[in-house]
Amino acid sequence: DKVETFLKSELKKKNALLFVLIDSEVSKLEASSKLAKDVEKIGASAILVGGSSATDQIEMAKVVKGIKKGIKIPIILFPGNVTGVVPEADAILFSSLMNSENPYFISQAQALGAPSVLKFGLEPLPTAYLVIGDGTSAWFVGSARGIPFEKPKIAAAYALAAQFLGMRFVYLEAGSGAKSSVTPEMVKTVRHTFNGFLIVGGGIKDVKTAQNLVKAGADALVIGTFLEKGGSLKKLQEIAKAIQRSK
Ligand code: 1GP
Repeated sequence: DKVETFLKSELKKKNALLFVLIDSEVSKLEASSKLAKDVEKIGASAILVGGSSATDQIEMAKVVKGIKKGIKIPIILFPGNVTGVVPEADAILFSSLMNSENPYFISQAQALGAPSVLKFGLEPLPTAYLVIGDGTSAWFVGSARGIPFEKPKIAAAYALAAQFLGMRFVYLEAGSGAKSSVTPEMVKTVRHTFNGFLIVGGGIKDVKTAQNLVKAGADALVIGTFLEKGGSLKKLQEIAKAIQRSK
């Protein structure tokens, strides 16, 4: 449980953590390794590799291997399917898309992927992946029945169920490139019932939004599209500083 322990120790020092998502199908190898090094410098605590549209396992394996050489922070796989399980990463968000309408994404993909997780020595981080809203790739690909943005109690009920099922991570996902992030109110309501590690992502691209999500109780924010679309590292650093502000 090296990575989980690391994340917890980071959380003792920082108010909240920044995870940067690298989609191996968007950013190619060289760009990815440079990006990973850069974001480590400005204080990211982990690199997530994956995404619901990343299906090229060979490319992903290359990206993970390439990134790993240059950084000390953990690489955590963020799989959208069994193709997201590749060697040489440190851990994996071993996720169940709890609000999917398709049992494949709740438990079957997990069963198909688990032997590889073991074989590759990846640390599984048991995660309830909850898709909020609709119209995004995660929503469509995962056949999710998106939890409405304005129904925080439903998200909290899922998070509580996740906790009762023994999951130590909850990921509130508005979807990559979402027009708006999950609301602080939803984060607050989930925080109230869920004791574990709370990850929030999708559509986060400014300091104010990030700060509000952290104030509401997020432990880690995931940022991907902002950088893919050429957002500056300077601005990302401002976001990192604002959310980490030492305890
Ligand atoms: C998507 O939550 C992550 O799975 C990150 O979202 O790409 O909108 O930053 P963005």
